[in-house]
Amino acid sequence: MDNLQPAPLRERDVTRHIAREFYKEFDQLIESDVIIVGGGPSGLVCAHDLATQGFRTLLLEQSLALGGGFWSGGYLMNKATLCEPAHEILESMGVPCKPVKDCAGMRIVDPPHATARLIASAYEAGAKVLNLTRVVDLILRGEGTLEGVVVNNTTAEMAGHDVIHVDPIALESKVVVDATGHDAVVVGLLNQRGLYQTVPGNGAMWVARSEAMVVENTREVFPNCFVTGLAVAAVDGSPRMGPAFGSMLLSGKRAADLVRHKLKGEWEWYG
Ligand code: 48F
Repeated sequence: MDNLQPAPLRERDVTRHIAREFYKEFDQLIESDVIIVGGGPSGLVCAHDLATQGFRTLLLEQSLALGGGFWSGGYLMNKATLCEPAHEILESMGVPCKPVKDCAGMRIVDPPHATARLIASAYEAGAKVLNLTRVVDLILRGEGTLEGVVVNNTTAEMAGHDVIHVDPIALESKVVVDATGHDAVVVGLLNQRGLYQTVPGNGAMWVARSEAMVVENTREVFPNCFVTGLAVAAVDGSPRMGPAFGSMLLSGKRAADLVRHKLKGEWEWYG
């Protein structure tokens, strides 16, 4: 019976092994093929697809939890809509997407289930994640060659520099994907450095247009900088869509496809 007792746990070992594992992995994350900023639905699908293809993929999220705006279906109702064929992405991950009888092409999902599976699938594909990590600036060399991002711990950033002054650190990558939703943070930083036009933010809601426009306009907006998800609408000033998530997933997939071509040297930036 005594043999079935677990080995005595030492506090110092708990601390030591957390620290060891974290810093061992962190060392690998300083240089990636692609950094995806924002762990909402578009960023998670993009991370999943790129990691599946063997690219060193790092997802940065300022919050503690991944998932962005996909945990709820809007107005705190935990049902959300998806347009076909985006449901195929979730169904391939085991998430039921219920057809809506009187609304052709629409599916209903449980957002917590869908979000949990998107997160798990990104991890299972091999994507690495740093949460509580806020992108605050970019690495730009020469005339403006984007070579990564500058990050800080979110809690230090939230306290404000006059309360806690902690210098940020830099993480390098060949490509950066802006998946920060409404804020389009990466493109906004390019604008602050005089390298991109003003980010107008989303236009008013018009779901029939916005869903298609987000997917179509998922693109490389600046050499080595791609934009996906709601950030596309923010950069273009195109309409918002509310709790309709199909284009977020399809845009994440398209962004991964474009990044794959870029990383394989199949095209140069064409402006
Ligand atoms: O907002 P979010 O879910 O973006 P998305 O993937 O999907 C949008 C939908 O959720 C919804 C919608 C359309 O149906 O209207 O809003 O385009 O996820 C964006 C993530 O980026 C994080 C933020 O916390 C969120 O989880 N983020 C924002 N700024 C930063 C950041 C930053 N500076 N550094 C790191 N993460």
